[in-house]
Amino acid sequence: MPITQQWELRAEFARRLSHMYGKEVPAYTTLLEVSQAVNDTVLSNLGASAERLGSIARVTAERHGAIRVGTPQEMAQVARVFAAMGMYPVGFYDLREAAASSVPVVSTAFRPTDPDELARNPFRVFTSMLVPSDRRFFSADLQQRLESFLAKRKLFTTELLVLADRATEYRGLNSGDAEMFLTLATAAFKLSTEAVDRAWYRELEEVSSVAADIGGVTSTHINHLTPRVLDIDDLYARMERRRIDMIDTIQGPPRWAGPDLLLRQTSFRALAEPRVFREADGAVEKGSLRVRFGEVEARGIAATVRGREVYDRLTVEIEQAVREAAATAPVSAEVRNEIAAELWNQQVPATEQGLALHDLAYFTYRVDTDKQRNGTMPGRSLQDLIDQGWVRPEPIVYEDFLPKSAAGIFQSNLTSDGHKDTTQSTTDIDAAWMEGVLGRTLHNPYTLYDGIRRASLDHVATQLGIRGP
Ligand code: OOG
Ligand code: NI
Repeated sequence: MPITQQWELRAEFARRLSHMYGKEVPAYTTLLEVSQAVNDTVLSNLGASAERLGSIARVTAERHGAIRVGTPQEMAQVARVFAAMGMYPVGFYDLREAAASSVPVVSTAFRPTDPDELARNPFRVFTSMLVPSDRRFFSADLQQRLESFLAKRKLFTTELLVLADRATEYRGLNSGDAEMFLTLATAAFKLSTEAVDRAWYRELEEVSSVAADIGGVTSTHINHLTPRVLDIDDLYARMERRRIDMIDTIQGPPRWAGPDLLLRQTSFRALAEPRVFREADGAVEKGSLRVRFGEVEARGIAATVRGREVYDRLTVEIEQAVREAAATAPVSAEVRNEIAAELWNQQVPATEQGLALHDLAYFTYRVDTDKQRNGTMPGRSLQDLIDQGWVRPEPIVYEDFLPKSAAGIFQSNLTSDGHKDTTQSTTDIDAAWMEGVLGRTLHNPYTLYDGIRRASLDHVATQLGIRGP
């Protein structure tokens, strides 16, 4: 019997979610059209170099999703469903800390970790989990009611979880099981038509609209699905021309003299979607909620720990410079980018070689087969190998997220400011705790990128017959 492999399940799941979300949120379909037009333009302007950070086939199919769950048990089940598709938890993001106001969640992202698997289909899902025990957000009484509400719901059917475990064990499913698995997995993230308890939803919304979106209903749903574009500035301009209400900025690094680094994201504001409410007197009424939005992103080169430190430091400097500029005149998105780009251009080498030599970004290395040896021997340091033209760097794409941008994306789409009592202390929830919840390795993104770089350097050393670099 032909077996549907895990990557095929992943690719098909991403396609089905995209189809479902497009029907639920028509503006998403517009976003896909505009993204496609942007990518076509970049490809025809730049030719092969447009594919430096991934083939156009990969980029066109590439999406990330965002989902939100309520309990450790739900998180552990999500991990089983994604493991079936070769998606594993990478990174820990504490969004309770990343923003001034209320986002009472901690998150990870499920994604493929192996370069070949990423090339087949890089689908990733940013997954957030509510923290009802955090006293800055929830009183003891509300925590207790919230936890008992969540304990009663069931997001994933037993049949789905059994099929998921089977896919993990056999590294795929036969075609009948695959179809059933995909149907159930997709349905688990469909927006429910069930009536929302108005009073309960409102009570949670006072703490945070994210808390209400997660804990105010008995099901979960895909929050957004994000296509990848090769020129996010162009996309932003085109969306504005279509009069789609975008958030004010593009999050992440600015447009600058050098190559795209890390991740640049922007979104259009949450749309009012029809939902049904149950009122205190039991009456069922039509209403709407604004929780789901459209996001788009441009992916750049993965930054090393050093590169990330530079990014974080520059982010602070940019905020400072923008504040100073704003004291005299309003700062438009354009001016903001100019301020940021100037700082970047001054402080960061603007070429792939420079980023590689200063260990600011991750690359794999390939022996340059055109190099004339002329009797010379390759040096042993990476610097020598690059300078003398023995090897060429190839960028490694950033596959993860940025907590500040994520918080900014959450933030810009909140319908209320919510309430956070900063006099209360936080609960002790960290990556190790999350790993325990998941019951499997929580990968460190840097370790993964390092491993890919290391493997290529070992290969180079063998090919050149040297020890090192
Ligand atoms: C997740 C927000 C974060 C991103 O791309 O940084 C995110 C959410 O809204 O649930 O998706
Ligand atoms: Ni997102």
